[in-house]
Amino acid sequence: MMLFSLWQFCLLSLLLSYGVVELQASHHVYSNLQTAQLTSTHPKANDPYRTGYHFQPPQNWINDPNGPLVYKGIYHLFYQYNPKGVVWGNIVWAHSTSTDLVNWIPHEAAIYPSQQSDINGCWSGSATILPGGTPAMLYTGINPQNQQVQNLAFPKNLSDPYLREWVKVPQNPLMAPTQVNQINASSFRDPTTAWLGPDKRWRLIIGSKRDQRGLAILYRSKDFIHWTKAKHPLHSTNKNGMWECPDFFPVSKTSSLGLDTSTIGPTVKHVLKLSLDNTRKEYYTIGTYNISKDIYIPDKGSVESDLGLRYDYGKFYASKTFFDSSKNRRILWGWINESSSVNGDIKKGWSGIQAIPRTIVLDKSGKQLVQWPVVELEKLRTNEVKLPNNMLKGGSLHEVLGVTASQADVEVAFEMSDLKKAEVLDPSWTNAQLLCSKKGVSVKGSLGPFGFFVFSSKDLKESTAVFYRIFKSHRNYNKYVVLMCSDQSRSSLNQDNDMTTYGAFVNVDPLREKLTLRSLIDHSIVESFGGKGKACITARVYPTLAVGGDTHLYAFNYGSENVTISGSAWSLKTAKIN
Ligand code: DQQ
Repeated sequence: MMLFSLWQFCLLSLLLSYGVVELQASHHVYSNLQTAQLTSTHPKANDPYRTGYHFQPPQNWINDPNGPLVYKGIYHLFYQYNPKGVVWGNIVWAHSTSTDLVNWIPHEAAIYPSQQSDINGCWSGSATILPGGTPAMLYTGINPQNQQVQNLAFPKNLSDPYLREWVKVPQNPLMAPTQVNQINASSFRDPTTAWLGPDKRWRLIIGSKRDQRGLAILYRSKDFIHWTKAKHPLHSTNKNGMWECPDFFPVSKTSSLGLDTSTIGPTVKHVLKLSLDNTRKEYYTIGTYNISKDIYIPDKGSVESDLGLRYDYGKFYASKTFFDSSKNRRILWGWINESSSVNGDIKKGWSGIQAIPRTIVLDKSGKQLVQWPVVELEKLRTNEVKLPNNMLKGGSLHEVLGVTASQADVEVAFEMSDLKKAEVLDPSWTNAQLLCSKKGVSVKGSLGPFGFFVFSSKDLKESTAVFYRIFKSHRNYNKYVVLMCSDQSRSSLNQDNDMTTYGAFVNVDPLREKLTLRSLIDHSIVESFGGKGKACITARVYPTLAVGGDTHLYAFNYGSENVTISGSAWSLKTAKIN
């Protein structure tokens, strides 16, 4: 024990003498697997889990979407990528482009370790379109001391719409932890898109923490090269740990069009999204940005905790939005991390995908955001199967025939004839995810569970259930609470997978509006949009029986009360991706 402590002491002194800090990136580090070369060719022709229309490279590990932008009519997606293995490591910015956000072509890595300020890694960052249209890319570099610093790169050739080559500015790093600024050198990363104030100064925030206080450190600059740290953060919250991949942007109170990141004014609210390293969950708040004081104040009740709002209540992390000036919309990208084991990833030869890009707008209530898959995805729809006003009797199950159940898009509305029969919500049931686990699909109720079994084997031995339950509020029996669940507990006979059940309350009044559900089903992912996009749940599943042509899709109602369903299901064509 003594010996060990002495050894530890020596190592620490050695590290300190070189000023090297511990590398912290929130991802598991499997040093032995980081450069494991894959033995067979990838993608494997018979891999049942590779997606047909979600973004993924042919092989290897991917994580955060980086610097999404549109330039000369071409969409660019950069992303964290390990060129050498299926676990996190050797991180570079891989790069693909698209003209429609559906089909993608790959390019060489755009940003990779090449100078002192990023020699140990090129981590996440964001694009800013400068006046005149030049994209500027700010990203976190890991220096030889493993400190996190912020760097800038510009396209080498602005007449290349594919922006294939990037040049790093000689002044890098532009922002770095020092003894004076007291920034935590292992928790200082992921610069946002910058915004320009009326005083002609640029601003951006960088994720950080002090002890367990999450911080959005604010910097300002007149020329985009020289950045000064502001005395106070844009926002901070006690006790929720490191804030990764912050995103800060305006949304319109009066229109569903997206806004450039520098927009301010009376018709605008601001959104701050944080990815919490401690829990791997993202939260967003809606609030007011006071530009004269340079602080952001979330609206009352808008909090970064389980009592607050999430873009997605399933797997969805390190997300980032960008303003699509070609179509005046704001688009959200998110990394969908794995539910398969590392061994499973080695077998597949890949890990991680990106969610379908979603347009994001402020709901009419002003109290939450609403998301919807980009409209371009609909061009993949084929072989529509209509579900015309069918009665789903209490206890019934109907197979949806005529669609490719492993690669489909389902969009329906449910109507209930008698809401009064809904069960009363126990006031202690405040956590939707726990409630969905407690009342999984096999627990029968009165109004619900009803919804879809996706990725089902014929005999339902394997199935993922996406469904609703409706409760009466215990405070007022004329008010209803809508619970949306994605129950993965029977999704696979292979118990190595994470089969956590997810849940969300959906802010819909079933007395006044139809309750809608859209699910994008793609081999090993189901992205579900409840209440026209008010609540989203994404799940990764790895069935063993319900694969390829053996996948079935069922509509069901296991509640005692009848429900009417109407809508359509489509097979989706395969997109050309990388
Ligand atoms: N992933 C990046 C970091 C970021 C984290 C490293 C979030 O920049 O904080 O790959 O997933």
